[in-house]
Amino acid sequence: MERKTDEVMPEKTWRVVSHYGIEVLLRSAEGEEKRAPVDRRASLVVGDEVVWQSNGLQQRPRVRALQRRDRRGRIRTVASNLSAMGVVVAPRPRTPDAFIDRAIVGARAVDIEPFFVANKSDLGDGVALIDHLRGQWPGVEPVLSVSAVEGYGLDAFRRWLGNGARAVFVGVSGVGKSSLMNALLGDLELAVGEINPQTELGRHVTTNATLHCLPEGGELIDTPGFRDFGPVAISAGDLAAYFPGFEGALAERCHYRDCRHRTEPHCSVLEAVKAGQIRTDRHAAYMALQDELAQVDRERR
Ligand SMILES: Nc1nc2c(ncn2[C@@H]2O[C@H](COP(=O)(O)OP(=O)(O)OP(=O)(O)O)[C@@H](O)[C@H]2O)c(=O)[nH]1
Ligand SMILES: [Mg+2]
Repeated sequence: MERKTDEVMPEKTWRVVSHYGIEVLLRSAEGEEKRAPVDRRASLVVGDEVVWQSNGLQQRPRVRALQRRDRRGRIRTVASNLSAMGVVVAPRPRTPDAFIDRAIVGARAVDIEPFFVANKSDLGDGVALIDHLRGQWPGVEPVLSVSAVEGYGLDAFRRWLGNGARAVFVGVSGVGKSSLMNALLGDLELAVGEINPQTELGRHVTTNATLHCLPEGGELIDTPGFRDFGPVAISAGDLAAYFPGFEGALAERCHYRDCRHRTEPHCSVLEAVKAGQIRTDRHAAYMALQDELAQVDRERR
């Protein structure tokens, strides 16, 4: 059928799949790729959708962007248009529990589903790590046990991602995020680096985020390792709704609607702590993070 001349062609949408500072790599839904120059100050991140217009690239509205506050208090957008966030951990280097709490809270606050990827299962202490994850964050599912080096668990990972998720990997340097991407994709050659044998810390090998499509379905974003995951746009009063482990207790109502779950009478969270359903160290971690957010709230005023 002949197209009417006044019919408006839908604009083609491109996704940012890599960002090189002065240039981005874009990919269309059909798999076509092209590079485009961008202003250094342009705020595009991997995962963003753009359209070409006569005056340059125009960004489509961004949803479900994962953000973090770095140690200098600057807000960083990790990636956007996400459905899931895989927290990659390993027996070595260890990941601080506070990092994991902050990552989970940051994701849940913008409707991104967190899950765990326990890498390096070939190292002897993989089982202890999984027990720790399940004990500390029982509501975070799935916990996928994998080994990038031995190929263990990769099929289960592909099956899980194949439901159409766009997931970002986050984790401290050296846990094997890029190694996992390489193992899952076969033809990828992302740089990986040995961890320091003395400190057991990674060497910050990956320097920019990149998005990759898996042949079995789903998309995965590799990111540079970072340790600071200060929550963004979550007030101290909202924290409990996102804090991992409080879900069951919050299903019961507290006496006060604006209960902060610290010392208030008839508080469902404190009752769950007393009954042993929430561990005291988890409640202490909640209060520490709440103090930090209250400080940010005060500075913002
Ligand atoms: N034993 C073992 N070592 C692994 C595994 N996966 C990765 N490694 C090693 O861990 C080290 C760090 O791997 P990378 O993939 O560079 O880690 P990364 O998380 O991408 O690190 P950054 O890019 O610095 O954030 C390398 O020496 C890898 O060979 C694994 O499954 N088992
Ligand atoms: Mg890497």
